[in-house]
Amino acid sequence: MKMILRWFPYGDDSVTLEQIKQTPGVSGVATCLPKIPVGEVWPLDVLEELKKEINEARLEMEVIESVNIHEDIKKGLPSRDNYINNYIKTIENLSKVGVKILCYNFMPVIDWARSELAHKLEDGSYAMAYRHDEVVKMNPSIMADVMAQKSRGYSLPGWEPERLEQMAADIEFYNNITTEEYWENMKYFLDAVIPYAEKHDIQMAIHPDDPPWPLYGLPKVITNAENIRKFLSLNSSKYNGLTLCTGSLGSNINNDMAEIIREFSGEGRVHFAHIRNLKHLSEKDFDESAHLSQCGDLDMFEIVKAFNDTDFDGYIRPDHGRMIWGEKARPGYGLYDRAIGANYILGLWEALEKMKKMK
Ligand SMILES: [Mn+2]
Repeated sequence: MKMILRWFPYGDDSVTLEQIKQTPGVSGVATCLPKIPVGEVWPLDVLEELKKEINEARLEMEVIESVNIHEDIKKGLPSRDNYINNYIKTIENLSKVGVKILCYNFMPVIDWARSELAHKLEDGSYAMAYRHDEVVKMNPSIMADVMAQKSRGYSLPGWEPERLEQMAADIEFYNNITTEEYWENMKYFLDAVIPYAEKHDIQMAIHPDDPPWPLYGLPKVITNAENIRKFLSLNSSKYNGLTLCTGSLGSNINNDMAEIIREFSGEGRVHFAHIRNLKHLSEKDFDESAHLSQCGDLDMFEIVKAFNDTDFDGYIRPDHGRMIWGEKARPGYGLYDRAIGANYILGLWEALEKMKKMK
C-alpha cells in the first residue's frame, strides 16, 4: 500500500510539494492537468514537465485524478468516438510518464455536490456539508455560482467553467434517457478504452457518485454494492476497477463499507482508495468529519482492516479534510487535517501488519 495526497499544480493549491514530502509516510501525489479542456489529449511534454517538478520534490506521480470524461461520451453521441480516441491517447501518454492509476468518474453534468463548503463544526473547525433539501432547492446553475464564490478563488475540480455553460441543456438531455441507456454508454466507453489500459498497464479506477443518490432526475450509477457489481461485469478486465471512496459511498447509510471493501478489494478490483469519515444528521444530511472513528459514523479500523485483510496493494489517500488551525486553503484540501488523517490511517495499517506477523 502506498499513501499519497492529492495535489493541484500551477499554483492552484496552497499546499506545496515540500510540505507533502515532509508528511510522514507519504510517497507521492494524485494530480491532474486542470488547464486541458475536457475531451482533449493530455500532451506528453506537459506531463513530462509536471512529473519532473514532482520527482524533484522526491515524490512520485503514479496516480492521476482525474481525467474527466467528455459529456458526449456519457450521452452516447456520435461525436463520442473522437473523444474516446483522445482518451486512449491520453492513457498512452500517461503510461509513458510512469502513471499506474487513472481515477475518473462517470457522473452526468454535475460532479460532486455540497450545500456548504465551509460549515462550522462544534469544535470551531470548518468542513464541507450536505443538506439534501437545500441542494434540491438550488437550481444547478445557482449551485455552480455558489461553488465558485465559496471556493476561495481556487478552481473546484469537476466544476470547471467550461462544464457549467451547457448545464441546463445537459440536464434536460439526461432527463430524456433511461438509466439503462446510460449504463450502455458506459459499457461502450469501457469496451473501447480498457484494452488500451491493459496494453499500457494503466489501472482504470472509477470514483463513486457523490452523493450516491439521484439529484435533478440525473442517472446515478456507482452508488452501492449491487451497482458496483454491475459496473465491474460490464467489462471483466482487472484494469476496469474502482476508486473506493468511503466518503462518497459511506454517505448512503445502507452501504456497509467494510463489507463492500472486502468484496471488491478481495477480487482485486480496487486500485485506489479515498478514506474519509462523515457524520449523518439524517439519512440524506451529513457533515464531513475528521478521519478518527469517534468523530463520525464510519468505523475506520474496520475499513482499514478490510483493505489489509484483502492484501490491498494499491494507493490510499485521505479524502477531504477539514479546515483547522486557521488554515486557508482550497475547500477539503488543506494540509493539516489531511496529514493527520494520513498518519491515522498509516498507524492503523502498521498495527494490523504487526498483528498479522504476531499470529
Ligand atoms: Mn473521493
